[in-house]
Amino acid sequence: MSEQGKKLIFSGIQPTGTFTLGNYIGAISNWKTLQDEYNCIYSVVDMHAITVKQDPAKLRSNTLDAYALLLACGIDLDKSIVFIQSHVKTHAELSWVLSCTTQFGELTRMTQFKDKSAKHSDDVNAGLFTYPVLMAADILAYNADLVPVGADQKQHLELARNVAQRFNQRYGEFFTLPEPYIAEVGAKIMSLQEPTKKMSKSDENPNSCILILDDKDTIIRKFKRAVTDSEAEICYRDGKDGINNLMTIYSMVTGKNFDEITKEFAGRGYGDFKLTVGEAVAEHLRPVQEEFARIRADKQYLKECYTSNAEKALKMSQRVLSKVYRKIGFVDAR
Ligand code: ATP
Ligand code: LTN
Repeated sequence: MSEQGKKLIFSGIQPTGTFTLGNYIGAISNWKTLQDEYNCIYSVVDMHAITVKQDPAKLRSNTLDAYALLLACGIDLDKSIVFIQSHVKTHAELSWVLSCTTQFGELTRMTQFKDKSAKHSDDVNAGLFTYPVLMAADILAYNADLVPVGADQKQHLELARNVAQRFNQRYGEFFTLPEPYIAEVGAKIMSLQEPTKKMSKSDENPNSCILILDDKDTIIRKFKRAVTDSEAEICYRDGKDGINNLMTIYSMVTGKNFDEITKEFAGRGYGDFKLTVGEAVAEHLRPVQEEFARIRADKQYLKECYTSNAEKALKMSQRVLSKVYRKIGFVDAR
């Protein structure tokens, strides 16, 4: 709980490429809505990104892009704190402490580790394995109450709760147990090419995901190629993964519910539907893209934002870390 009695929210996003429509719908649009009711802290988690190989110059520009994109998507620095993870050293420090209350066995059960180590089999590094501990540190460094994420992060959040609980048992009640905040609709936007797999920014097939900086023609082309089924009925039903996904996307960008969408497209074909979804998405993203171009071009403004916000985050997390150090028996430095 924060000082003003409002609940505290923490979430993070990796600068591993331009955000996808999945990131936007599953995470960032909730981040934006939550700002009015909660104290929110959001981070561009560059330290998480290096658990898979990154080109240094690209990582630097992706990180600035990600920061500017969050602002362009409506994260408001008058309401929220937004910082770059590597600027706030307490995350790495707390991560070490928490790694000593995390069990090897529980890390081996993480499905993201299994997926990513299979995908990057030439570089199964220790950071990829301990990634969830750093994520727990991100959250616990602020004693966050709620963590808005897509469905794929649920397991990591359960681990964060277990680690916090174990710490509390060992050293006395201290950490708040963070709750996941996973929206009912849109928590898992699927790949346009393999609609049983989540849309991911690191997918090698560019047609599988809509990037939020894609231009209108690209967006429409990708939707036209989206994999659907051999029926001709636009309705939300088990087994119609491709259509269900397109309906979810259309619903999220227009505010229409599934019944309304089914009525709107009764008797119309998939081609027509895909084109309408593409146009609606492009229209929805247009203001975000314009705002991004404006913010990203102003390097001085960006720098002022991320430095001042990192200072705020450092101050808050340092208070937590100092208490943790005292609890575990480290001698005060001053
Ligand atoms: P990567 O492909 O590099 O693993 P990612 O696209 O999965 O990245 P992250 O930075 O790991 O994105 O995730 C940022 C946030 O977006 C997380 O809260 C995650 O749950 C959410 N998210 C990612 N993909 C989707 C998706 N397809 N649908 C809904 N939410 C998603
Ligand atoms: N692991 C998350 C990104 C992430 C995060 C966090 C999310 C890192 N630290 C703290 C919520 C809270 C991912 O891969 N999407």
